[in-house]
Amino acid sequence: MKNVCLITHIADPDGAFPIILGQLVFEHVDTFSCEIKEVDEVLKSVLECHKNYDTIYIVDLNVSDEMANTIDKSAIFKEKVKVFDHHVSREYLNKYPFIHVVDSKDGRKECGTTLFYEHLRSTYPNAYLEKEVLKKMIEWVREVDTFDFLEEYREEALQFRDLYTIYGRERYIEHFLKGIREQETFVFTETEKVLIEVEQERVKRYVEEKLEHIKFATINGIRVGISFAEANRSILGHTMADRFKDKIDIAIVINVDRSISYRAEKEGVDITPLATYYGGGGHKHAGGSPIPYGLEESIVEQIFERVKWENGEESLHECL
Ligand SMILES: [Mn+2]
Repeated sequence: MKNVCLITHIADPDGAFPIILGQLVFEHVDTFSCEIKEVDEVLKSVLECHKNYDTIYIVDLNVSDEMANTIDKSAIFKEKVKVFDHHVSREYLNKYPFIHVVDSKDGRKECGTTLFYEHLRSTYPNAYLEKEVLKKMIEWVREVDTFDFLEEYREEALQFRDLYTIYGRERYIEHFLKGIREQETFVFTETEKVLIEVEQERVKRYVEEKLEHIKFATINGIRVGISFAEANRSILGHTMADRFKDKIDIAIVINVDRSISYRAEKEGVDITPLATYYGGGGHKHAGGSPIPYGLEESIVEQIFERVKWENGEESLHECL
């Protein structure tokens, strides 16, 4: 059976679900979770041990043009690496045969999970992949990730999304992997229903609190609202863009630890030029860019005097 490596991210269910799919299909999957800015580096070290793997998947993330070019020049790498991504700002990478960036198909928005699912389904037919319980979960992940809701699923899709926060990534993967293997249909348990209600109330409070402290500005003439938040950034951004639609065009949420999110709601507004200018990308109404190198240090230096930094970078990981 194949040995597979899967590189994806920790941000949301669209990064977690490919791991579930990989485990349903393959006997052995090594997973690496990273931020978009780390993909090249992680892939580089995975390629150093490429003999361990038959296929190296990258899902819901992408490589740089430079990295893609390196892969393209090697017959072995080109055969092993497969990228499934749905971020329009990376569509230009489709010039490489091993990169598949699809934003939508037949008027339906795609996400990393749906693209990877269709690939697995057609390449490695497997009874689990045909189960209704799995198909429903994948649809919910897609809707929440793309905001392309079918009205009949909307509420359940959002509740299912909340279970990701409630369970935490590891338990979510473990729990639903088991559920897909053992169950035919999906039902929210009574405990889950209560937990979801509590979680939704908590998120609502968090978002309202953040909305009270927005900074309004223009960036290169674009009217923006800026908030600092570490959690629930997508819903915060969408709510901000919607509530202040007369005042701003783009909602920006900064997580100093991780990345910057951009959200828009209005027709005719496209966040990708701004996100791309700052080294990121995404879709028309949702995207992100990395935190500038050294930001945390400069914040500390703004607050404190005579700061002396200790060096010592750790390597990301070693060959398994
Ligand atoms: Mn996604």
